Amino acid sequence: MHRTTMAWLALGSAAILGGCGERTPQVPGQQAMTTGDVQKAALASYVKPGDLDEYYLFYSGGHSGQVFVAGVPSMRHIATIPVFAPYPGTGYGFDEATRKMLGEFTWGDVHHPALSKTNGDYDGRWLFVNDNANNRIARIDLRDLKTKQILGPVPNTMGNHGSSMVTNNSEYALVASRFSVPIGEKYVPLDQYSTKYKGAVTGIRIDPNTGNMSVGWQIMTPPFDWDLGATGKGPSTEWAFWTSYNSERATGKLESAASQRDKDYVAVVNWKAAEAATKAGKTFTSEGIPMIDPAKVPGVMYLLPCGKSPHGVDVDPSGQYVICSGKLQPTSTVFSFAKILEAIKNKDFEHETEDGIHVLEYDEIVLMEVPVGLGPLHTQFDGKGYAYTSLYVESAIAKWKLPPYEAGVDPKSLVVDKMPVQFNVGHLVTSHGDTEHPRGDYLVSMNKMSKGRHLNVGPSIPESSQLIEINGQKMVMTYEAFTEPEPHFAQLVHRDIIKPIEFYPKDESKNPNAVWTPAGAKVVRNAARKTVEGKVYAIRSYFEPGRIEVQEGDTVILHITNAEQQRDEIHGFGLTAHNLNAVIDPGETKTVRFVARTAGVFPYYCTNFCSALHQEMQGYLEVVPRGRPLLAYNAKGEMTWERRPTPPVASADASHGNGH
Ligand code: RUQ
Ligand code: CUA
Repeated sequence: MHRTTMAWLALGSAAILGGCGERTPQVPGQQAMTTGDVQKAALASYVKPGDLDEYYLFYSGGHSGQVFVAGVPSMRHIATIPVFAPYPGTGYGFDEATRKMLGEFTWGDVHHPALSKTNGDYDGRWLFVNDNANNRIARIDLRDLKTKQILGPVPNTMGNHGSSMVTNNSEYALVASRFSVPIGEKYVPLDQYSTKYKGAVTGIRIDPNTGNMSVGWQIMTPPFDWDLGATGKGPSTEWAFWTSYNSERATGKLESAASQRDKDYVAVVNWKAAEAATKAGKTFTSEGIPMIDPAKVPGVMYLLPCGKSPHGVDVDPSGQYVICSGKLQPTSTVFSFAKILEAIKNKDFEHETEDGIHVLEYDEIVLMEVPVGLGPLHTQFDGKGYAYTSLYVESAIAKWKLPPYEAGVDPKSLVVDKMPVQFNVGHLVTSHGDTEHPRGDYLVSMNKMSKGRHLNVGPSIPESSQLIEINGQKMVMTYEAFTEPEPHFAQLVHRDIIKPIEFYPKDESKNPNAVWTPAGAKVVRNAARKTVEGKVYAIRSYFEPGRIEVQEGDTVILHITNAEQQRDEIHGFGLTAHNLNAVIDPGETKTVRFVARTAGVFPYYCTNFCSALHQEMQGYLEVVPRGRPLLAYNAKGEMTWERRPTPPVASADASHGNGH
């Protein structure tokens, strides 16, 4: 292992395990608080029952494939939004629409959620999240907090890590590949990695009205491992930035081989220029995608050197400064965007890579190397002139001053505060931290280890998230919460920005299979095709029909409408012994499909507690053995049964009571 790496890792574990250094307090989390401080902190995070939190925290669930929603400052978990993995709690992945959306995959690795923006501020419309594992990107609609689209796998891209970075007016969600693969050929032996393997930066176009994503263009890059990205703001709006590691182009023993060089690169990409080059046809095609070779299209991509294996890159709220942190170097480097433009204009290039990409002269563009501490990863902002950088090795958050700086300023003096966290912080997020107008009140530290700061739950323990107030000069830790694996990044957005609906209005339903009265329910069997298709009506507290007859071997398609028009009146459709649970929100219609393989009688029932008569909300699927006649169908193949009368007003059901 590289000497310096070793030293830092050793230092880090001493601080973590020993817990006796100056910086890490003996009893983790107790930052020498007086009783008064403790009371203040308790009140600061206390949201009394019935009161609302001020912020939504949308945080990635890592390899659980989900997104979690919590309230801030209480840190209470409010909801789970399944994205890349089935989730029976909301029936996600069981109905046809979501099953198709998931495709062959039953997991994903969510790293970086990004809210849609208008004029550089969160607009509360969509949340985009990446899948590092299967090269996909998903869109969650914030109208109902549900996943509406999964795009991908994105061609020519392996390991969609540097994503999803949303531009200032949500023109694009930008994506960069973590792993490089041969481009133009399916297979090239790994020993030709440094020349034949390529990475890619992808512009995923976002439809301004619907949010629908499509692949716009790609830029072919050298085979570096692109890590984290950031989009520009203000003067840098048309640009985006990605850190890389492994500019050594190594393929084995990366833990040392990829840390040989003193500096790796940050990609500086002009996405507007990439868009224009695509329109002008300056592309070649790979896997059906127009691809730009930046060596042949000047102005699209440059590289700037940044200290040792940089991880995070972030753009300050003014868009003037690009901050990049080398995880194997105890500084955060501040680049001036104006100087980057100058250097490009003046052709101040240090050299050109063997792939023909210009590397900017470091000294021409760097403003400051701020000695923030050990293992700096990610940076967020408060909108009051300060940056906050997570220190993985040191297990702390550093608060430091952004430019402008006075000439000759002591870099050490720029670090104005430090807060120990428990432990090994990865990402951190501040309120509206990725916008041009951060709110500067809260910061959440997302720590990779919690090392037993909770009731013992065995060897696999949750991650910890710590809430820190950043209103004053000094940071104050007020609360600690725990989550399922594994939060990476998050978005912290004021509750006024998010305006979800309460139910799906009947008038807006466009589903041709929706039924709004018991009279509308219908089951038809096509004997020749051995298919039964039904429209099922669900309301407190029954399914119509309450009995469905099919033949063994039939394919069964059921469209189930929850006819409620009241918030929280949810019905489930669980079919025993068939691995099936649809959960249907008020006013929603969902389609399920299965093959009735086994003869027998299989009860179906409502899986979501909906009323005092919820238990009674059940029915029977009769699967008649092959060769035995079906009894419920008329000559036209329509199932007949004794229907319930149409209720006068669905929601005026006295049985609701306190059944919830
Ligand atoms: S990464 S802990 Cu996947 Cu966002 Cu930095
Ligand atoms: Cu419907 Cu329980």
